[in-house]
Amino acid sequence: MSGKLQRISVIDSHTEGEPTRVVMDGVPDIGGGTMRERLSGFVENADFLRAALLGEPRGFEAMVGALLCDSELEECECGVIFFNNAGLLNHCLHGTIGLVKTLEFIGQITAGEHRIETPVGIVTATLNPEGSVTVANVPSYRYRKSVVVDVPGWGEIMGDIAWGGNWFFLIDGFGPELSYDNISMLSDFTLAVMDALSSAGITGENGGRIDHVEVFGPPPDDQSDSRNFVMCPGGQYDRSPCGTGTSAKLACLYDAGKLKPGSIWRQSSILKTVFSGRIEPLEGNRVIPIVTGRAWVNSQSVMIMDQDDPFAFGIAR
Ligand code: PYC
Repeated sequence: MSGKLQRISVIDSHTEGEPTRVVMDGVPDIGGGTMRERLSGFVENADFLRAALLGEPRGFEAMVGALLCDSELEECECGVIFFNNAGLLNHCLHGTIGLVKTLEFIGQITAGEHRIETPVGIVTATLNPEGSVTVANVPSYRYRKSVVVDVPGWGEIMGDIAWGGNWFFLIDGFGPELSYDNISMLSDFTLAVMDALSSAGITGENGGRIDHVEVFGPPPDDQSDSRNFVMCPGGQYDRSPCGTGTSAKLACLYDAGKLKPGSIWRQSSILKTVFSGRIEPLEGNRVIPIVTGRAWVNSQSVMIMDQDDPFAFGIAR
């Protein structure tokens, strides 16, 4: 071997098809404070992880990274900062499920309730005895309903804007048919919607960027109530039903009077994998979404950055 080597340990999993790469150690100091406060330290000192760990030649663009952190909050098992090919994510629920299974894999936790600090708040994750994970998410709500945006090449598209830990534009009844064969067309459509929202200055509350677009269609079978296709920032679609997207959907259904406390909503992904969800009502139209899914650890590795390797930190785009 040549040159100076930097090593970073990771554990990979997938949650209902969507990959998560948890960064265990080997990362520069990003400072202390809340997870929200540490985001600037991540951008300054650890942003290279995105290309190095998620990009080629080591990773692939659909991977979501999760930097495991200590939390300064007494009640929290740990903290986590999520990132993808395009930048930092506010939150990621499939990644939270993957993180919980990773902590179980390394022997840090067993079945039961565990609080995890994310940049948008504390979530309570329950590792269930049979292996699934249930996450009580951050408060979620529908912000605006029936918003119309003119999408070049697609015409006027109507959707709701909702918060589920990320900002979503939720579309039902417009766009290509939801089938696996249509992924390329669904990607074009949802990316065009995202661009059109941004050009029209349509945002979440307080100017929050809508960086996820979610399209709904009929369930593919009797295992779910609906199928979705979710486009994430960075141009990759979610292989899982998207946990923050399912949370946004649950909030919209509740606000529309279509989901009562105690009822279960089963959300299928484009791959036909399913998250099941329910809500606990808060004040007004806010809810705590409670989402259950499965994840499997599928790799544990040490990434090696050799200073003589021209692509040690990924192939710059
Ligand atoms: O499951 O919340 C989620 C998520 C966000 C982006 C990718 N997955």
